[in-house]
Amino acid sequence: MHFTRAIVRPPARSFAAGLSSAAEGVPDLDRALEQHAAYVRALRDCGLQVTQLEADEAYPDGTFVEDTAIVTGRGAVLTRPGAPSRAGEVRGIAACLRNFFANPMLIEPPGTVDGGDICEADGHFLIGVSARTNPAGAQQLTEHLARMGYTASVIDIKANPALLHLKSGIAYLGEGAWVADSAVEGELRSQPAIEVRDLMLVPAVEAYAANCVRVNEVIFAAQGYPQMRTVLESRGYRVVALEMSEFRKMDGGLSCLSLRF
Ligand code: CIR
Repeated sequence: MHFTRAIVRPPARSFAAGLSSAAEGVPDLDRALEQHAAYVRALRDCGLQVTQLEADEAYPDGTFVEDTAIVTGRGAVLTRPGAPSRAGEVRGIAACLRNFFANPMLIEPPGTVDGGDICEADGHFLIGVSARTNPAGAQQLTEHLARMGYTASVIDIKANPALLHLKSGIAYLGEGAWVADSAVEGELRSQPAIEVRDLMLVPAVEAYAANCVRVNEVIFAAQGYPQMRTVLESRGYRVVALEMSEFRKMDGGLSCLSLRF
């Protein structure tokens, strides 16, 4: 999919109070803001028009905008994030998305969905059932996607606590090429609707680098994961390496910092 727009939200002053299981210390807000600004510049360099929402102190995890909506070429779905502290983040995203999509669909209770659990591959959506996305949410999302003419299937990642979201462990790069953590490789290969032409297995020591994103002609990848970078470059991809250290401390990856469409 060719992207022309992105929505982002810089980290708020309350950023360090967000949810985290990473024992990597307290994030430095100034550094996080610099890293976020570099991310926005990289999106603009790819030709995207970037809408920046205002940081909101009430939502320390609000910079991870990807979790609040599923945006497709045919419509948008506002999620109901699985972490109660993040529920209110959807309101601001909804107001912004309505500028681009007439009637975003909704995930209703008891369903919960985090956008980080959703991975699109050429019109088929993999939905991770996780500690954040529950089966009811996955079912509702499947129905919404079907109304837009898309197919979906579920991958249960609850047995892999190292993966916060499905996209913590896989990325689709287009043309049948996947990046995957060994924990989800088998599940991915067993999906009848998915064609795996090339699977780049993420080295265990670089597991965080599984969360990379194709943005038009380039791959955004986390800086500091040389093995993964070499693998990507060996396939001919142009890699834009972005420093993510402060977001990693809060369990966040590259994909979650933007909604792209
Ligand atoms: C959270 O636990 O919800 C945030 N601290 C991190 C969310 C990261 N989102 C993502 O990878 N899609």
